[in-house]
Amino acid sequence: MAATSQLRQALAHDEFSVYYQPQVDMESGRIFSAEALLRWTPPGKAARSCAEFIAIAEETGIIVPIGEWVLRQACAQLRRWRDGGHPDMRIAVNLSARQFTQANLTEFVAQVLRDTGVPADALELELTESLTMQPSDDNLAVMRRLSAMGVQLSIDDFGTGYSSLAYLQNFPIHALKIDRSFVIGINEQAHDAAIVTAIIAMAHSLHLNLIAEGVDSPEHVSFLTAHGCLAAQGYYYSQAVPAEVMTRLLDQRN
Ligand code: G
Ligand code: G
Ligand code: MN
Ligand code: NA
Repeated sequence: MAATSQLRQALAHDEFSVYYQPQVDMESGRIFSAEALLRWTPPGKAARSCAEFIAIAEETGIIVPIGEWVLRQACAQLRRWRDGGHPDMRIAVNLSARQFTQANLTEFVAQVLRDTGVPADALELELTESLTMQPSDDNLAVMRRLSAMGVQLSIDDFGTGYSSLAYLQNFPIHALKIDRSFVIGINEQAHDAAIVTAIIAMAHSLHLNLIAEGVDSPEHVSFLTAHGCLAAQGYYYSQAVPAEVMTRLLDQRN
């Protein structure tokens, strides 16, 4: 378990890095975007997922400077990919609920886009379902401002938080990411298949983009494409990889 002081030090000492997991159009195999995922490499140790310390980072608020750093890194990297022969490439960055309470969030995002020369509509911010389910007026105002700038907003881990259709209709949300806990069982578990099919139908009727997470087998790909979900992220295509590996994937496959 990481303490806040360790995280603060890690940020100051450059021990964080951003890995990228491709998002793929399952029909063409083309990589159209990547999710930026934070990694921590303590001195002399292997890179660690942030799953184990993201909760404490949110509690203490240190997620704010860390999240700002991730956004800047990811947009700067996207600019390199777009300049390096992948002009349509996009990026998805996770935003914690805590970052939404920052008064200057929209200005900060706008500043990073200006500094890196990334167009707003090439950036997708992944919000938690709990944040988007019952947003305060303030949070909704932030979502509207980001959306008005052209930034795309998606709901991460969708399906775990019981979002209602009525809510979604009124929010400036552009995409749903189907939680991987449902995708895992779609070929064996009738209820998982039913939930995923329902989410796909809901997204289509609300004209929302859709991406399935945790796609790790050809059977997943067959089921999803047969049911009208064409975008995927998961180990079947690639785990999250360092930027230079992602660059190679883009150069080889796109
Ligand atoms: O790929 P990984 O095991 O690191 O993902 C673990 C969890 O951490 C995921 O739920 C993911 O959304 C979250 N996460 C990864 N990177 C970031 C980040 O930069 N900011 C926030 N808020 N969450 C992140
Ligand atoms: O919660 P979020 O979807 O933002 O975070 C992605 C998490 O899912 C990371 O921990 C990442 O390593 C993991 N992940 C990505 N693809 C797969 C997959 O195909 N299978 C499994 N089991 N985990 C995955
Ligand atoms: Mn995510
Ligand atoms: Na997530």
